[in-house]
Parts: sequence; structure tokens; C-alpha cells
Amino acid sequence: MKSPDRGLIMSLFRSGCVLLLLFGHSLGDPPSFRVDHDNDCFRKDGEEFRYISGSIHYSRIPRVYWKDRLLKMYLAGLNAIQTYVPWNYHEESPGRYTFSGDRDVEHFLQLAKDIGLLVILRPGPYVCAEWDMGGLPAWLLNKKDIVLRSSDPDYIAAVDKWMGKILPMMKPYLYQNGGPIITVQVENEYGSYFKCDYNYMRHLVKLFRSHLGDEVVLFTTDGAAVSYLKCGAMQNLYATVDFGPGGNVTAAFEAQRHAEPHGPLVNSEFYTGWLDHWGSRHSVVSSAIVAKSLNEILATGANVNLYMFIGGTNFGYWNGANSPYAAQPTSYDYDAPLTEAGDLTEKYFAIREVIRMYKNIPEGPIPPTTPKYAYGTVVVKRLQTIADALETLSTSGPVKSSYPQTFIELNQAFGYVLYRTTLPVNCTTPTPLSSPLNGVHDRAYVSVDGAAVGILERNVALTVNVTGKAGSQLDLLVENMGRINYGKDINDFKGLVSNLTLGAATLRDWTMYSLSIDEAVGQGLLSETKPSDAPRPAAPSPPAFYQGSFIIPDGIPDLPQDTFLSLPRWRKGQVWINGFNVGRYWPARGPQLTLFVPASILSTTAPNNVTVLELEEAPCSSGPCRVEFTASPILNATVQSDHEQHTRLFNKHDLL
Ligand code: NDJ
Repeated sequence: MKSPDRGLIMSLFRSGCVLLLLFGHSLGDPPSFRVDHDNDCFRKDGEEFRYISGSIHYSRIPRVYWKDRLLKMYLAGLNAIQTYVPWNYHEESPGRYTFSGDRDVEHFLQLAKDIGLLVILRPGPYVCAEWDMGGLPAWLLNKKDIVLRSSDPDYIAAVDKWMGKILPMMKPYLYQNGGPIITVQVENEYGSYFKCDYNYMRHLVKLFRSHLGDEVVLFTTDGAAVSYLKCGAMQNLYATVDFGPGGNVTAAFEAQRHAEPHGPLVNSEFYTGWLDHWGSRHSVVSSAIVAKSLNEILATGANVNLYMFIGGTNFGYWNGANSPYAAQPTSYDYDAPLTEAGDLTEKYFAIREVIRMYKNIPEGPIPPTTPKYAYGTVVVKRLQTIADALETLSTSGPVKSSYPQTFIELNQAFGYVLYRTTLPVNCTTPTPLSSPLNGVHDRAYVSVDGAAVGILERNVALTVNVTGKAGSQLDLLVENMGRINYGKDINDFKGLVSNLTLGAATLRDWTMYSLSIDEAVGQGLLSETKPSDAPRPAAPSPPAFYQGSFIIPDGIPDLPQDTFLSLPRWRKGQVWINGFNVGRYWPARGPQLTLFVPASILSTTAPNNVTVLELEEAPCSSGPCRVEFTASPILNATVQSDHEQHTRLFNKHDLL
């Protein structure tokens, strides 16, 4: 195990914080954490113990902020945190593991321990979490008909390898080994999945035990209804439930009692807010209702984890989606007690007051809300279009085939792929280019001979009209907007997953370019178009890059500070700052209008580079293009078409 962060411990003491004696078992006895079935509680070092925990996903917070967020959680009165370990975040291609920087889960665990927080670990293999494919690596789809979350031998072989890596790494951090981890979850809400494969769950139990030993408390989490526990609960795993505020607490725990007649009551996910989708209203849950239900839960003596305590950000391409297809936005603010940027809210203090009625709260001072800075307007210049930059972006060169291949067949997991063919016939009058099987996953920006003609979108727009001569170049830049993370549709292939038709003809003879956009942006390889070939972007325009920079002013103390990027009247795209992919923007759809930009990616010694990939239309046909850095977020803009799912989904019954 890494050595404790002495600086942190000293600063806790200096700031007057009292470290809880969470790890204070007497020297002679080995530390222990177990379920006491006779007294309906957990026992830590022999003493009755109840956790009040909060969810924080290290994968959604820059490493430099882990300490700040954890300290704020500790000072709210929590004695534990809960985190997922997203498999796809650590094994992006088979056998290539990353555990450094923002992915250094061991450092995160060590910080939690140093602050005095216990850890509830949820290593999957599936995690849901509004995270791409629920944390499963997309490369599992290399086997086209793989049955995920089942005894499918190829799935099991990959799970065994991954667990053989992560669980031994976690073992020294188990409570009985001197670490902070008190309990470990196996799978996630398996009772909501259609498979109900007991052999799979039995296999996981054996696997977890073989790596972690017999002593650790292994548990499951399921919706608080007997129907979910039927396939989710499993012998030798302690069954817990999840439910949000507003429901009947007694009835919810009765469901848990159905699976666990004795032992501690546990709500593993008490929802402090809820998730968002592009095109649907921002979810908000009142502090009063959260505080009231939390009070009821604590009054029963139950253990609870607040999901989320801080949601954070889906940087890059990490957001997931729900089915029927609705992608989640970049922000995972969740209306949680700490905002996406780690700010204290009224909900934070309301929750703290409830917790105070049940246990001692550590003395403050609570680290203040991190200051934000409005760096102002930045002018960005139009660079190449995607089509202009193909040589730079497609390092592996194109792949040709009669019918389109998916991202996975092209060996690309995330981002954008350009699909190119030619019009087989003259289309002198507008001719429908269609995806009859709804196979554009998820959005395609269509152009003919370099001129944008429209957009195809999964479930939304299956046809666009095109005109042009036979032999004209037809380009579709296809965006993967995030894989479905919940339900039976998690085998979510990306790209053109079925044939396109033009009029009555099936389009053939595709040339496909995998695009390494992140690498090209990171290495500064994009260039300006020669003025003669740089037409003013008319509406709509083919996907193109824009770039500018800003300098952080001198003489203002404590810069750089966090900021928010606003792209007024831009439509949809992706933004990088100093090569860091801060995520997707889509103000045309909402409700998120600003992107969180952490100070840690900004420089005070060099100009800060802003690169925008605008997919539809930049707002600057008559003048310079601008983006703006502001000091406050907007996550709740009115959305134009409130297409659907925005009901108050708190019980798992509502979700099916
Ligand atoms: O365990 C799941 C957690 O990871 C339970 N949830 C959470 C919602 O934030 C999160 O995904 C569910 N998500 S049930 C599915 C929502 C479908 C609208």
C-alpha cells in the first residue's frame, strides 16, 4: 500500500478537524468488519457500526480535486464513501491497463483512508452509473453475439482476467488488511437485467472470494422490490436495496428483509437528485424531500449511501445513454449536495443537519467553495473541416468494404468515424438517403461533395434528402454519442450498424476512416485552411475545427481558477482545452449550456489553447467566432422538445 499522505493528516489537524478513530482497533486485535445477523447490524472491530456514506466516482473528478471533495464529504458527517471502479476506464484495450493520473484508484483509496473515510467498493464488472456501456469495455463486442453479464464463456474469460488484475490490487486496501474498504459489491442491480443467470452470479462469488478471501463482506444491490431481489440476491452475498426519497421507507426495507431476514438494513443508493438526458429538463430534487427521507431512513437505524454526494463530469466521451436511445450530457451534476464543480449547496447543509441528529459531526472549517473566474471571450478561427484534415486524423488509413463496418470492426471505441461512398445515380431531384433499420448509431452529419446537406439521428431522423450527380462524394461523419448503460440493450454497436439506402438502392463500396481526433488535437496537428478554400460557414456547414487561445491575466492572486465554457449559438460538438477533452456541448438541445473547465488543465505560463469541433453550424457566418468563459454554470436551460422520459423516476418499478 502507498504511504499515508502525511501532509493531509497534518492539515486536517491544523484546521481543527478531529480524525475519527475509524481505524482505531486496539493494537492486539486484527481489524475486522462483518455482518452481525443476531443483532441486525454491522460490526467493526467488534463494535456495532452504522455507515452513512456518499457516492463519489473518482473517474468523474480531476485527481487534484479528490482531496477537496473527500474532505467536504467527511465534514458533512459521512463516515464512508462509495465508488465504482469502471472496467472500461482502466482497460481501454484488452490487456492494456491504466492506473495513473486521474485513474489512480489506489491513490484515491489512500486519500479516503487518510481523511478518515471508510470505502464501499463496487468493482462491477458492470456498474451502470450513466457511464459508457455501464463500465463494460466496448471491445467485448468484438464477439458480435456476446451475451454480456452472463455465463457466456468469452465474457467470463474477460471478466476473470480483469478481476484477476483489479481485485488483487484492492486486497491490501480491505479493512481487515489495514485499509479503508469495508464491503465490496458484486455486479450491480443484477435483478433488473433480463438474463437472471444464477451460474454467472455464482461464478462471480467464487472469483471474488478467490481473490479477496473469505472474510470480506460481499454484497449485492437491487431495486427495493421482491421482484428485483429474485434474480439479484444470491446466497453468500449480503442483499441490500436502493431507493430514493419520497417512497415508503418501511416498505422498501421490508423488501430487503424478504432476502435478508436478519442483518443490517442497507439502502445502497439513496438518490439525492437524478440523472439528465440531452433534450429533457434538468432533474432537480428538493433538499426538503431529501432531508425528510434521509431522516426516516436513519431513524430506522439503517445504513445508507447517498447517491450521488458529488456527481462530477463525464469528460471526453464517457457519458452513457438510456433506451430508447437518449444520451446523457457531459455534466453529471445530479443535483447532488456538492455540485459538479464541488461547490457547497443548501442541500449539503440540509443533509449535514440531519446527520448531526444521529452522530457527531467533525468540527469545520469546511473547505470553501472553489473560486471561479470568468476569463471572458475568446475568438476562435476556423481551421480545417474533418474532410480536409483526413490525412492527419486517420493515421491508420482507410478501410474499404462493400457494406459499412461498425466502430468495433474498425477497431475504434469512441468519437467519430467518417464513412465515404459515392452517389450511384444522378439525384437531380431530392432523393431520400435513409437508414431503414434505424442503424445510424448515433448521429451522422451528411455532406455531398463537401457541402452539408443534413443530419441523420438514431430514433429521430431516419431520412435526409440529397441531390447531386452520379459519382459525387457522399460523406457521413458518424458520432458515437455514448453507449447504453442500462437494460437489455447494452450491446450497443456504434457507427453505421446497418445498410443505408438512396432511393430504392442499397449503398455499397464504402471507404471508412477511423479518426484519431484526440491525438491530433493533443499534438497540435490541425491547421488553417488556405484562405481561398475557406468559404464562410453557411448554414449548415460540414463538421470543422475552430481554434483560439487565451492568456491568464497577471497580477490576480490565485489564478488559474475553475471556469465554465459557454458556446452561445453554437450547435453541437466537442471541446478540448490544452488537449484535454472537456466533453460534448449541445446548447441547441439543452439543458446543459456550459462545460466545467477545471483549473488543473489551465496554464498561467503559456497561452491556453481552445479547440472546438463544431458538427453542425458555427454561429459566425458574418464575423469572428467566439466562445466565452464564465464564472457560473447553466445546466437547466429550457429544452425545446421535452421528448419523453422526464418523470420522477425514484422506484425501480418506474424504470421498466
Ligand atoms: O445502480 C444504478 C446506478 O449506477 C441505479 N441507477 C442509477 C441512476 O442514477 C445509476 O445508474 C439506475 N439507472 S436504475 C437507470 C436509469 C434508467 C432511467
